[in-house]
Amino acid sequence: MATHPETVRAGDRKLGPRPVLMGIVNVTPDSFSDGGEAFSPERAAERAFRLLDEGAHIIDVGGESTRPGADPVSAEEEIRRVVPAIKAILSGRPEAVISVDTYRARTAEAALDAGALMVNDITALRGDPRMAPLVAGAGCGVVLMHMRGTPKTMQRDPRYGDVVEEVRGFLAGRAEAAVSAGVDPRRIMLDPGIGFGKTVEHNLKLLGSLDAIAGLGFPVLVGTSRKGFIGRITGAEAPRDRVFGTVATSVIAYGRGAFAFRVHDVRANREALEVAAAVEELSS
Ligand code: HH2
Repeated sequence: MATHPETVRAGDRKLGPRPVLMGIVNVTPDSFSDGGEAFSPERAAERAFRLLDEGAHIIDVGGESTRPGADPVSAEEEIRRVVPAIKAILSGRPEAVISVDTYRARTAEAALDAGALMVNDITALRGDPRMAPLVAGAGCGVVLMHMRGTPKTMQRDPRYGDVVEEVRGFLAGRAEAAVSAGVDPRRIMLDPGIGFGKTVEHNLKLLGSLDAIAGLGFPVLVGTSRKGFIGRITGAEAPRDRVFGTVATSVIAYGRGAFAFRVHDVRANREALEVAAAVEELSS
C-alpha cells in the first residue's frame, strides 16, 4: 500500500489523499439513473453545487449516456450540452475541479477551453487519435478506463479468461501508451470500467481484486454507482434504490486500494469512506 500515489494532478491542482469523491452530473435526457434531471445548464449547475456542498472534490460532466445499448450523439450535440453546463458551474463556483466525460477530442478541447481540468475517457484514449496529444499538451488530469466493445454492444455475452489479469494488462498498456504520448504520469488515473462489457460476476471479481490494479502504481478510480449488478444482487430495480449497495462497493474498493469514487450520491459515499479511512489510519 505504501507505494500508492497519494495525489493526482489536474492542471494546477492536486487532488488527494484518498478518498477522492467525483460527483456525477449527466447533461443528458437518457442516462440510466439520472437522465433528464440536469438537462439544462441551470439544472446541471444546481446539481453540481449540491454535490460540491456534499463534499465532492471533482464534478464529472457528461453529455452522452454510455448505458448498455445507448446510441452515440454527435460531437456538436455533446458540446452543446456540456460547455454551457461547465460555464454555469464555474460561474457559481470558480474553484470547482471539473472533469468532462467524453472520448471525443473536439468535446474535450471545448470543455478544457471552458475551464475543465480533467478528461474522463471511457475508451482510454483509443476512441479518437487526437485525444492523447490534446491531453498531453493541456496538462489536464485523465482517467483511462477499461471497456470491452462499445456501449451499444458491450453487454452481448462478454467473456474473459481471467478478467482481473486482462483488465490489469489492458490498463498497464494504456498507461504506457499515454506516457509515451507525453502525458505526465502524475496526471493519470486508471479505472476497471465496472459494467462496461462485464457480467455481474466479472464486476464482483474486479472489485474483489482491485488491489491488483492499484498495484500498477497509478491512482484507481471506480464507478459502481447505482449500476445494474447492484440491483441484481439486492433486488433494487430502480437505480435510485441502489444507494446502500453502492456504498458497500465503495467501502470494499477503498479497502483494496481505490483512490477515487465516481458517484451520484456524494454524501452517503463520502461519509462511509471517511469512516473506512479513519479505521485504516489507526490500523496501518
Ligand atoms: N460509468 C458511467 C459513465 N462514465 N466513467 C468512468 N471513468 N467510470 C465509470 O464507471 C463510468 C464512467 C456510466 O454511469 P452514468 O454516467 O451514471 O450513466 P450514463 O452512462 O447512462 O450517463
